[in-house]
Amino acid sequence: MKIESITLREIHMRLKSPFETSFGTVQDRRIVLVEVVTDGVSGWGEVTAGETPAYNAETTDTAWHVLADFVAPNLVGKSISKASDLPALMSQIRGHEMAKSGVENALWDAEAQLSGVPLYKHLGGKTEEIACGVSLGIRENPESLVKRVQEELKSGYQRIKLKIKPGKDYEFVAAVRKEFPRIRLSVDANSAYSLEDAARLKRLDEFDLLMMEQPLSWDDIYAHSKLQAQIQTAICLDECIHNTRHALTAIALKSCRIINIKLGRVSGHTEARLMQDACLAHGVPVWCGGMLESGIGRAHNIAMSTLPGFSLPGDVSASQRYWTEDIIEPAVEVTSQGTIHVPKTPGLGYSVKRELVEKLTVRRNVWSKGRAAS
Ligand code: OSB
Ligand code: MG
Repeated sequence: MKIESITLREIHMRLKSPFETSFGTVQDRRIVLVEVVTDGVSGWGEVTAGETPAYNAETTDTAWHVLADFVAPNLVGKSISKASDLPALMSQIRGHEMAKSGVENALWDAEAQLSGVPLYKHLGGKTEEIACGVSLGIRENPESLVKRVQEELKSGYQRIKLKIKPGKDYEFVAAVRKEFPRIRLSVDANSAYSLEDAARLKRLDEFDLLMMEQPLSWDDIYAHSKLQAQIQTAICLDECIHNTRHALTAIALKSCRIINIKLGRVSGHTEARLMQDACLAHGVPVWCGGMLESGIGRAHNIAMSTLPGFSLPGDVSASQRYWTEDIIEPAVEVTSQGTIHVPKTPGLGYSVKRELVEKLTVRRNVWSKGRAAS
């Protein structure tokens, strides 16, 4: 595959409603899209960095900088034999996983199209229907949270995840658990606690949670092993895990019993495949996390979720939960059983609404060698 051109676009999209986590609130998304043209085919990827470096170290602007100044100029004009060779070509760049993931995933989409197969099959996925859960932002009070949960359950979602932070935890989870004694329920703290909070976190054991996601520091795998030894609830690591080495470290230290895989955080499909495979070999269930993606990132998440290690419902939900109008068609829809049917056309399986993307674009840069890029 000859990389003929790489186009970066920053688009602005407004979420239907603000999303609050322990690290802040977001409504206006600034998303970097990557379009790679190879052998005459366009592949699309999404950079899942946030607007601020509060979830991890990357932001929309750091990703743009790394892609524009280091990745795109170095890759354009190169020939590679397969998409999974790309990480080696970017190995000089430390970190910046989300930036790199945008390009790598675009190439996976292109490669699947060139092979005439849907991306999920190209990745080695087996299922044609994936299980979906939702992630609910922090709310003003427990009553409004219970109402939200009710609505999501009505739509069919198979697992509810509640964002928590100190002061907005026990009472909120208690209220939801009381109203819905049997649902699959989990919490996500996004690194808002420390080991000194162990007793407080242990109180959540009484709610029979499926998991507690990333309670402690974003980079502290060891501290999570100390906490996991003190609580019954399974810890799931998110922020801490950037590659398969991290996953194996966490498993060896018994820092968690479940791992959330986000394509951006682990630098793309190549590493995500390796990680889910390693977790499967160790009997550690994984699931697909979300980063409030546009349809392009969402479509990649759907394809990844079909891999055999993904045995728990992911944070992959319908386009219309986030966006008035998504940038792909058809929009991602969820069945009344809380599942998504994986598309079977070549590549991502959804088409990019180019006109809409153009309308939402606030900056753009093209690198090309060979065929002229539009
Ligand atoms: O920790 O999973 C997280 C959104 C932004 C940053 C971090 C997280 C999240 C979510 C939302 O939980 C998941 C989604 O896209 O629905
Ligand atoms: Mg999380």
